[in-house]
Amino acid sequence: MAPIELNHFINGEWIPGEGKELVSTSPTRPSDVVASGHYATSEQVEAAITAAHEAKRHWASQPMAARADILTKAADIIRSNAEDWGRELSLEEGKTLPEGIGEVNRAAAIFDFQASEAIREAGVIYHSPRPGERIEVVRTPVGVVSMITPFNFPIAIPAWKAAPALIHGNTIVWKPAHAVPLLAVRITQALEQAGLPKGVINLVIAPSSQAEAMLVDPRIAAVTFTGSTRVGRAIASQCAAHGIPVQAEMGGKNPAIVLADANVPFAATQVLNGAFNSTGQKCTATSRVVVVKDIAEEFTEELLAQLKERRTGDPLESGISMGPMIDATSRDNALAAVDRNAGDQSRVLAGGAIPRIPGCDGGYFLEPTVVRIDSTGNELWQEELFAPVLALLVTDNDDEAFKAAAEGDYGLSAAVFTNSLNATFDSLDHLDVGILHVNSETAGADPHVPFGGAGASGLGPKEQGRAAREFFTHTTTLYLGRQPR
Ligand code: UN1
Repeated sequence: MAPIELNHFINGEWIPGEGKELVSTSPTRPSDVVASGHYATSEQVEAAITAAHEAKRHWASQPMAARADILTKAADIIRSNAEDWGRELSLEEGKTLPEGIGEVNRAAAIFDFQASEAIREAGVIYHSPRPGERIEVVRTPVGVVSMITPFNFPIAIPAWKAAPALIHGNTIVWKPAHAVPLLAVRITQALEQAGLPKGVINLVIAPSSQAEAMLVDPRIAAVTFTGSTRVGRAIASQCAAHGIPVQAEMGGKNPAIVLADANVPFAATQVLNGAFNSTGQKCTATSRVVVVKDIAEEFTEELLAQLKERRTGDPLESGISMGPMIDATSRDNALAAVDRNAGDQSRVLAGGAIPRIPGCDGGYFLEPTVVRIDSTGNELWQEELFAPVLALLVTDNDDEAFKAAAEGDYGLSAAVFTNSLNATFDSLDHLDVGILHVNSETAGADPHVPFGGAGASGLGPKEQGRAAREFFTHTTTLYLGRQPR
């Protein structure tokens, strides 16, 4: 396949970058170039902000139904390209083809949901304590939104930020992760074809050094970010100094808790899905599992037996359950963390090495890895690796299991496997998380429900569902009085 040409979308025009060369390669076969072009410069980022600023008044003045119509059309376009764009996603990012296609369809569902939901109501009317008056609280767009998105969900995360931002009347300057520029181009093309007016979305594929204006320019009203806690907090502090609010969806170290009454084969499957789907590169991935000692041996055997059935390889081939990581540095860092913290090699129950995948020379593969650890002080229990690495800990009882699961700074998601109602309530009491799964894996999100975490995992209002509008609108309290006749 000839590489696709990458351009930026500024004020309704596709224009070439004026910065350094930009080459998007496949993590499966790094010599395969997927798309290429040039990065945007800081002047081009400025131009994108100007375009978004100039477009905001007109876009905000459109009836909700007109904006919804464009989003619905974009959803149709995205859905009709699910196979092709899913393939491109898998090629560029490295997740399996079914995951790639599923993600494109998820993006379409998000656009559909936000388009239909926002039309439901425009605000709230309150009783006034004074005669002849009513009080309305109406929702107003915030203005120009900077959107900064990660590599691991190249279309779903941009969709769940862009759809609510746009439907509520905001305009966007978007900087996607440089590893996945092609999918960013695709979603922008869908919005363009759907009839989004010029300047309403602006795509700039730029290095952070050229995009600082997206965090400090006085015309920026808000910044929505997904990525690491380190970067999210750095962005938040920079924006705070300029009075710009930030919504940041950041890291996770999500535990699964397997209690003595768990259905062991089912829990093992869910834990493996949570740990190794998307190559473990998601903030919701299960990166640690705690199992109570009564069933620890049975669970561990079952987990390892099921893991043997899963194949790592070219994500575009059928029957493959895990593709490569995004780049060599991330893979090598994960491997080094395993070596550093496993202690004795017998503690590496599975994986811990780079597999040889025929036909995928130089691909950034890492075997799905399970490490048995002894203490919650272990780095593998505390630090997010963003890799297919699962730490396994055994505790004497439920109480210790909950305590171990509650350790650490993150609070995105957790899973508990049990039939006990009491244990379910206990998990709610013990775990300060944004998402709690009882008898399902830690990963996953739905277009219509709130998504986001506590502690080091999240800053600002939740994403998705109705919650999404909290960040992309502010309220105006309107006192409507009558003049004396
Ligand atoms: C999912 O679990 O399906 O960056 C979504 C991430 C999350 C998305 C997870 N924001 O991994």
